[in-house]
Amino acid sequence: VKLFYAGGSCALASHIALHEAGAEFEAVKVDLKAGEQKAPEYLAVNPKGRVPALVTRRGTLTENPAILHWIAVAFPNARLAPLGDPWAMAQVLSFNVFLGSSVHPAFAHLFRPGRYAHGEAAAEAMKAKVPEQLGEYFGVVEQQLERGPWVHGEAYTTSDCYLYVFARWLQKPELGPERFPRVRAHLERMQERPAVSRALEAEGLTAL
Ligand SMILES: N[C@@H](CCC(=O)N[C@@H](CS)C(=O)NCC(=O)O)C(=O)O
Repeated sequence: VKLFYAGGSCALASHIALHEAGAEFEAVKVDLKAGEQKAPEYLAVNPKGRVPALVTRRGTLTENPAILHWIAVAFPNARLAPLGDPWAMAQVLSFNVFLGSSVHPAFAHLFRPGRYAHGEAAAEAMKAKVPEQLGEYFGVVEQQLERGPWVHGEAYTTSDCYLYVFARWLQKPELGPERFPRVRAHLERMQERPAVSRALEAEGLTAL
């Protein structure tokens, strides 16, 4: 298995999950700032020009929720999802798709406004709205964490790996992270896990 990632990007979720699973894998860095994701060599791996991409014996998998699902199912001993309980599995998927389809694009309006509109004025207008939109989304997450200690209660799942990425991104004063104390506590809980430390070290990141 080979994981294509960029330091601190959303691929960190899959990176953590692979460590949690005890998988043997190679991590290959893609330099997004240098534009390597748009180079023909990488587009041959993932025509979407994004990370993560996970190369397996069966082929290449993209999209965090799908990669996380595959890791959980392919490494059942790691118990990264409630395998065998269709309802609980769907809840894990539901949370992960929410992160991938709502939370992640909200941050993208801040980090990559050029993806959504042309011009500086449009970019500034979009950026200004981000804290409010994140407030709505992380409000839902904060409520979900009420049951704790993990996203789905007592059992640690891939949702925890994935939430960690966006909890890190949220830790900028201008985004108002203090509005979400349970998200902060979750981030700190995650940073006590050896798999998280290993993934952070491999990506050259520090705990926040
Ligand atoms: N829906 C994809 C999103 C992947 C994505 O947008 N990755 C970002 C890093 S967080 C990326 O590769 N950006 C490079 C670019 O936009 O050129 C997923 O969840 O895997």
